[in-house]
Amino acid sequence: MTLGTPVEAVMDGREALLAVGMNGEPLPFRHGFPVRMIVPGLYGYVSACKWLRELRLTTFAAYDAYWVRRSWAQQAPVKTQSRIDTPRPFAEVTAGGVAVAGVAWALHRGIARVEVRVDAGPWRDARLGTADGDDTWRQWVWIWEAAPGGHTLEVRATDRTGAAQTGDRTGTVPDGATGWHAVTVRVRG
Ligand SMILES: Nc1nc2c(c(=O)[nH]1)N[C@H]1C(S)=C(S)[C@@H](COP(=O)(O)O)O[C@H]1N2
Ligand SMILES: [Mo]
Repeated sequence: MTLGTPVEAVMDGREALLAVGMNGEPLPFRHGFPVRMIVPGLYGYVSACKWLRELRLTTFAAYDAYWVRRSWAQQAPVKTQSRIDTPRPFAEVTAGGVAVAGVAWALHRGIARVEVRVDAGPWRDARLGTADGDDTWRQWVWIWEAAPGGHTLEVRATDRTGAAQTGDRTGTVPDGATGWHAVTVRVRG
């Protein structure tokens, strides 16, 4: 396994780590014991080598990256994304105030805004949780006055550069999926 990380990302002052612990304990084996890399803002296959053995200063052209040979982009910053964690897909909820909530991330840029809409109606601002910095996920919540019937909830995030998460849907290859997360639920009267 080889993976390539841009030197600029490691050196620009963000909290790039060689991690030996997690949650106050030695790094679990499946997360890379005894030592792994973690560079905020880049997908795992360009930044998070587990069971680290060797670091080599080279160029993107001059090394053989496992996933790049398998159609993935050579460099891949994490895209601005958001997701609905509650209610769950196809959940049954009771009419009235329903907390719609989840997380959003725009690693190293920061989340400026999260919006939710119901049945492709107007976007409504969600309330954001406290930011723990720009390199962590941001919790959000929006209270929905749910009317009986079937409804589809969608979420989108905007990062602090002003760029909104695109609604265009793409798959994960070559450099991360895009699109808005949607959850369909049933509201009991
Ligand atoms: N040695 C090694 N490191 C690796 C990988 C791998 O296959 N081998 N996968 C990478 C990818 S794509 C991800 S998403 C993370 C997943 O590990 P985590 O859940 O501990 O972050 O490990 C990264 N580091
Ligand atoms: Mo990954």
